[in-house]
Amino acid sequence: MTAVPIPLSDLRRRQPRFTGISPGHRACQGCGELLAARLVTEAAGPDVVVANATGCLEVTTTNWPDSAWRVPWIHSLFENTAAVASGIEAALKAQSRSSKVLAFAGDGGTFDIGFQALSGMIERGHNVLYVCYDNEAYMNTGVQRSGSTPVGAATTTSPAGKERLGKRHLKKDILSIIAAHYMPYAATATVAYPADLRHKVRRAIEVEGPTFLLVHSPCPQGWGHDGSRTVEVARLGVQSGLVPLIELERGAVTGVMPIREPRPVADYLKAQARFRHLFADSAEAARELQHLQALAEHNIERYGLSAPGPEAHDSEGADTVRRGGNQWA
Ligand SMILES: Cc1ncc(C[n+]2csc(CCOP(=O)(O)OP(=O)(O)O)c2C)c(N)n1
Ligand code: SF4
Ligand SMILES: [Mg+2]
Repeated sequence: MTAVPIPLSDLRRRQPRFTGISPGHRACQGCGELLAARLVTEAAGPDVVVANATGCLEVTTTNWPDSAWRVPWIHSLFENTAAVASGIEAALKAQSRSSKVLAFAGDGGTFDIGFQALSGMIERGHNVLYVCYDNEAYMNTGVQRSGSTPVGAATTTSPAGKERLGKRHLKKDILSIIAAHYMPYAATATVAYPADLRHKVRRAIEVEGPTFLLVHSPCPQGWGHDGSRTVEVARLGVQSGLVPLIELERGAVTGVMPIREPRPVADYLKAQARFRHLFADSAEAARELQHLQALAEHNIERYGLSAPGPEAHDSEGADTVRRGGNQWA
């Protein structure tokens, strides 16, 4: 039998132990964003070019004269990461080179400031995987609320006090907006399920065209939990229904991670100081808790997340990382 030759670029992408970010960066202990970026670059392999918006990921990995990056990497502004990535992709195409272009940005750089460039990149059909590291606030400048911050969360610009209980506005449903572009592939993922995350990155890399990945990435500093509990907090987000893990092809939902036993949203919220005020003994706090529970139940219903029985790839399945005990069991 004649062996089918594997293209060199594919061979490079299949390297199992490659990591695009080296240890020695300056992120906080237990930073979900850095863990997510490590998992994403591990799955994407070395044959990539990264355009990175400003934010914690960039600032903690590129303190001159050092760099933690092991792949070609370029700084971009908050507002134009997707435009920079589009330009790199066009240039590589003109040179007949096959390296995959990755665009990395936080939620501030994606939901709010860089959205126009992202929408244009998708609409023009650039062959770029755009990854949003979603820690639900502008963390690098001191925890300001973004369009991704959940309702009820306290940040420095949505404080909890007499006038209000944290953020008054709903988290923007970015995936529905992305879905409206009818692009080849988009998905949500989290650092709590690394195999699921890697699988989604590999799928996106294989697609010729624009792809989008939203990675829920807890921030111990801004969320107010111990760094050792990052993965556990992320798991509770999924298990409560507040963070649905789904896949979309051409705008339609084609895959979900089922939830075997939905946890009360309160379990997820209690683990984070940014929601502490919601457990005060007041009617307003109780109402806000009910509101968040209703949002989670809406997700479970909307995406059909309830598992009929144990499944290998449900939220209690094999693809789990358990660290830091389980004080909320
Ligand atoms: C146009 C512009 N406005 C503001 C800033 C200042 N700034 C730098 S990083 C950052 C926060 C980034 O938030 P996000 O995109 O969510 O990334 P995170 O730091 O949370 O990872 C801000 C406001 C900037 N660099 N450029
Ligand atoms: S502030 Fe949050 S996102 Fe930034 S490095 Fe620290 S843990 Fe990571
Ligand atoms: Mg952020």
